[in-house]
Amino acid sequence: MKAADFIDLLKKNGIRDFTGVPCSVFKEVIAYLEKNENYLIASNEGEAMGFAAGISLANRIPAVFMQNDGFGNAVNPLTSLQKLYEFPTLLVISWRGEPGKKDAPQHLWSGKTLLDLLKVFQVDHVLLEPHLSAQEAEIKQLIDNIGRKNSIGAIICRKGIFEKEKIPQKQDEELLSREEASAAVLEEIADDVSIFSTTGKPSREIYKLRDRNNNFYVVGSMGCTASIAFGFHRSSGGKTVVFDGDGAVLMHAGTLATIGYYQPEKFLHICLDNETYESTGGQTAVSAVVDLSELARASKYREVAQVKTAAEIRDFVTKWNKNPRLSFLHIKVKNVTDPDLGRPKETPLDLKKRFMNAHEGSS
Ligand SMILES: Cc1ncc(C[n+]2csc(CCOP(=O)(O)OP(=O)(O)O)c2C)c(N)n1
Repeated sequence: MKAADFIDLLKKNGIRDFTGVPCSVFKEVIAYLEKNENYLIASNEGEAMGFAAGISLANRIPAVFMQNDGFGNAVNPLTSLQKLYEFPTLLVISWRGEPGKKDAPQHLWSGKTLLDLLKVFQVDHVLLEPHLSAQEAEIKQLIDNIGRKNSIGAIICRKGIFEKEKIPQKQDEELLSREEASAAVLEEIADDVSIFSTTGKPSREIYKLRDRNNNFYVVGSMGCTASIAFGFHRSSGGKTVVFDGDGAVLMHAGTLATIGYYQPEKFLHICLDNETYESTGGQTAVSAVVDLSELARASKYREVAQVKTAAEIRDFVTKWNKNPRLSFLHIKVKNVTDPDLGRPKETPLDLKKRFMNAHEGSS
């Protein structure tokens, strides 16, 4: 199915306001929405539900796009906002980890619980089929019901449902790639430093560049890498480095403030900022406008720099090695990845055990 045809069908049924957080399943759809429609970029799915409630207050039915992993972030507003105030809302949810289909391990749980969760929250749903014409009536009925009953309904989109299209990406050729930037940091990091890396391709690149026993790859729970690292650091006290993404930092930006409040020593927070959600198809993130290093400075990180070159990166990390104060290294990078980038061959559980064994007795 073409992304444009799907959006046209929603518009035919009166949906004109779109918001959400990307999933790679929606790569073509969100590219289309960003270019042609009234699409509000959200930093997390809960925030998207907030936007949606505001749109409903203006007497319109919003469509909220999210990955099923992000449905959890939406549940609090879903129950205590949308349900409470009876705001009519259409959710468009990707179904990663669908039982019986091959997918990355972090989607397994949300994949197998999605339909049960919708039932628990009394959200009617339609499973999108490849031929839209056969489903027009069903989708019309779903949206009519949402409007009539002031309820919540969902369209569930399987992996591969939308036709692949070539999406042009804006690029600042002067910048390093995210992988080159990570390589420059890793060159300066000593063997005993614990490394935490964020959801999506950044972790896959760290794995490729320098897999080590004391690396912890946060493959799911987008936005939680810095809080996981800080929780570990509080209990272990060792030197800790976080490789974060701009989208992930924004998803739970409160973590910057919390870390700043506690002022940990020996903590280096790196943000690889490509101004997009690169791992899911390069959709715009609001970091294109918001300066994350200023956010870190305001959150009382002690050393903060925004850099672009490998020499600047190495210089900052070398200084941190000698004087490991609470630091934030904001690296502006290009919006590209190696198309053949692999995934860890070990399971997340094995990688967790390996990390814990590496630190046994060190706290
Ligand atoms: C709660 C949640 N919402 C959405 C996703 C889908 N997702 C995985 S990686 C990613 C993009 C991450 O962007 P960023 O942190 O900026 O890193 P980049 O890929 O751009 O380097 C998204 C949206 C997810 N895994 N979890």
